[in-house]
Amino acid sequence: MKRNVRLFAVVACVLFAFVFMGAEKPKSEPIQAKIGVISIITGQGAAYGEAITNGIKLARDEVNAKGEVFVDLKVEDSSGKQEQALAAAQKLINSEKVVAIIGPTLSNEMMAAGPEANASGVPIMGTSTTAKGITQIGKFVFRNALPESQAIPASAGKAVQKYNIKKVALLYGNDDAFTKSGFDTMKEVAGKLKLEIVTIQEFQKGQADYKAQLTKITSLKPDAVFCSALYNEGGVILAQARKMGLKVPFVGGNGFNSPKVIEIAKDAAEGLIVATPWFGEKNDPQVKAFVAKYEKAYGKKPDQFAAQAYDAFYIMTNALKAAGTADRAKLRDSLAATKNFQGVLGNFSFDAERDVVMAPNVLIVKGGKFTIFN
Ligand code: 1QQ
Repeated sequence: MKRNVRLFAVVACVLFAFVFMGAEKPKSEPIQAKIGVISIITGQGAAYGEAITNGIKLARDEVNAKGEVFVDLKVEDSSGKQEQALAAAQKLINSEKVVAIIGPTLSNEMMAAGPEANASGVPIMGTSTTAKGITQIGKFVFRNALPESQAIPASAGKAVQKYNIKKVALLYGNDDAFTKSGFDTMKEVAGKLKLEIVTIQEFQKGQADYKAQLTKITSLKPDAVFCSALYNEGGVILAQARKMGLKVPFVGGNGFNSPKVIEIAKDAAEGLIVATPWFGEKNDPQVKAFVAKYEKAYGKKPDQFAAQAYDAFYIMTNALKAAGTADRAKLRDSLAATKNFQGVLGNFSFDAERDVVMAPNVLIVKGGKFTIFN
């Protein structure tokens, strides 16, 4: 009994000291920062941009409520176009004088906006830019999206092992930095896996009819199709392929990781295989809390793009806190030093080239949703 009383007294003292010290500490003013966002708000690819902007805004509200950093967000629409992404970057850098930029959405756009931000000494971080060469633009350019060079070996490797694939057809968009880079990786991976490439077919953004490409592919009887496309084209390709009787597995890159593909292709999306660090049904309290908050705010589940953007905002504002001030060069250095950030995508660090190293999940579309492919 006596022992319990003593223990109680000690605990009470510690608690009192804790509360008292907390009250004593002067509350410092939050770091004020203006951050620019370049996203696809209108046009092709707007579902990627919507998820990204939603993820960023949710994180912004949470961070601003905590009181250590106060972020004023300036969102610009790029419409998925290089010229518009560049104009948005110039406006954010020169007129808005932002401390950093999150975005743009497409690698294609980053190829225009990245060099501008880099030359101006403004940190820019893509949350979904997965082509080769993004962070090599310069030392102010970052990304927290898993590159195709890590996603494709995982998804294709798993598919080949599961389905005993020997012959593949490659199909890709030849007018976009991401779809071209994804294709390069697919070709490399096919070589490494000793697969026979029976044909390589190309298409363009906005194409509506893929009959010529799909007829050729079907006639050569591949065991699988590796397809590098954004969701607008990818969804239509899947729908037309299945309709023509091409039932073999499709392996897609990051562009296919959107629920929009399932919305467009419907049943034809079944069996699509992708790789991503995001899985919304993970039994992880942080993931569950994020999914619940996102659903409450927007009435739908977050996808990979929302999750990446949400984490990116935290990575950026944690780096601001570490820098202690909203200074572009100091922020660049503290961003580059990010190690072991624990986000909804898992553990995250930048490598020496400001690029990502993460372990992806391989997912397959089953019953109208992305599920773990074991
Ligand atoms: C890129 C991509 C796209 C799928 C982003 C939406 O990965 O352009 O790099």
